[in-house]
Amino acid sequence: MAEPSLRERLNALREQLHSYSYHYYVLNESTIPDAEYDRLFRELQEIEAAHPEWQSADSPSQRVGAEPLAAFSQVRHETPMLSLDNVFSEAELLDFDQRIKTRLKDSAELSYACEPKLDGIAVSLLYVDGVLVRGATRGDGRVGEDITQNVKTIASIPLKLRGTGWPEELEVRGEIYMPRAGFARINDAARSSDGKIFVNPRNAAAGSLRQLDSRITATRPLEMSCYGIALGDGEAWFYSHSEGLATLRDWGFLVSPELRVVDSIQGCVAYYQDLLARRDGLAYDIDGIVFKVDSLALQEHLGFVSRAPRWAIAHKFPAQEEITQLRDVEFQVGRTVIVGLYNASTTVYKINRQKERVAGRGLRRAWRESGQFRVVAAEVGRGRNWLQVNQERSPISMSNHYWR
Ligand code: 5U1
Repeated sequence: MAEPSLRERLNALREQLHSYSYHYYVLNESTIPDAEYDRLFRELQEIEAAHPEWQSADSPSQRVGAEPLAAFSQVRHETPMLSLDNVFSEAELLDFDQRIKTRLKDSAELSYACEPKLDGIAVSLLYVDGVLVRGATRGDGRVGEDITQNVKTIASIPLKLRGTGWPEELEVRGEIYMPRAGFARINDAARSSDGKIFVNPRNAAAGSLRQLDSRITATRPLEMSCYGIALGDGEAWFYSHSEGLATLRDWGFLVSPELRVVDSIQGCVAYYQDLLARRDGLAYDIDGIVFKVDSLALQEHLGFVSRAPRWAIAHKFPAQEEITQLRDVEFQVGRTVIVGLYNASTTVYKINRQKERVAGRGLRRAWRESGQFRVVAAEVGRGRNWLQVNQERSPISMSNHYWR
C-alpha cells in the first residue's frame, strides 16, 4: 500500500484528535493515553507550522487560543436570546401549568422536558456547513459580544459537527460553566502564586470568557452544556425539544445527562425534589430546574410574553449564598505589623456557595488608631467583592496604610 501523503496524514490526525476529545470531554470516556494524545497533537502542530496554507478553522490546533484581540466586536442575534420567568414554590409551578392548560383550552396533562439550570454564562454558537464560525455572549438578548476565539478553546464544544443531517446553518444555545473541581483547582493555583481568586464558579467562568487573550481562556477548565436550537433555517425539523437535544448529542454537543421528559406537572415536582436532594453531589453549580413544554407545536402555539417564553419556567432553588457573622479574621501584613480587629462582633462577611469562608487574602484598607490598626475592609478576591469588617464608614486616609 502506498504511503499516505502528508496532507492525508494531516486530515487523519485531525479526525483522530477530534474523536478522542469528543470521547473524553463529551462522553467522559478515555480512549487513549494522555501521552499519546499529546504526541499526535504535536505532530499535527508540526505539520501545520510547516504548511500554514493548510491551516483550517476547525483544526484541533485551534483549541490553544490565538493572538489577543484589541476588543470584542458586537454580534446581533437574529433570533433574540430570551430569558426565563422564575417560580420559587411548588404552588407557583402548579399555577404555571394551569395557565398553560387554560391558554391551550385543554386540561390534558402535558409532557415537560426537565433540565438543571446551570449557573453559568448563556452563549450562542453558530455553525455553517458543520463548522463553528461564531460564538457570542447573550448580552442584552439582542446584541452580544463575539467570543469566537474563546469558545474554540473549550474542548466540549465541537469545532466541526459529527454525524449527518445538520442544516446548512445551525445556531445552538447553552450555558458555559466551570465545574466545581476545576474552580477549586484554579483557585488553589492562584493562592499559591498570589493570582486572582474567584468568588464562585460562575464568576470564574465569566472572567475566563471575558479574556481578550484566548490563550488564557484555553487554560481555564470550562465546559458547555447545550439546551436549545435557534432554528437558523426557519424550519423546525424536530417535533419535540427533547428530540432536538438528542440530535445535538449525535452531532457532538454536550447535553445535560440529567435531561428527562415527564408526562405531567407532578413529574416536574418529583424531578425538582430529586435534583434538589442531589444538588451538592453534582460536579457543577445549579441554581434551579428549567421545565419546558416538550412539544414544539405547543411551544409555537403558546408563544412569548415580553422576553420570556410562555412554555418554559425556571423553578429556582433556595439561595446558597448567605450573610453571616464574622467570627475571626487572620491578617498578615508584612513581618512586623500586627493588625488588630476592631469591634469584630458587628461585622458581616460573605461566604460562597460551597459554604466556604471566602477568606480575604489582601488587606486593602486600614488605619492606625490608638496604637492599633482598625480594619475597614479586606478584599475577597479582587474587585467588587469586599469583606466588610466594620460597620463604621468614617472617612479615612489611605495614603499611609494601604497594602495590595
Ligand atoms: N437548562 C436550561 N437553561 N436555560 C436557560 N434551559 C434553558 N433555556 C433557556 C435559558 C435562558 O431559555 C430558553 C427557554 C429560551
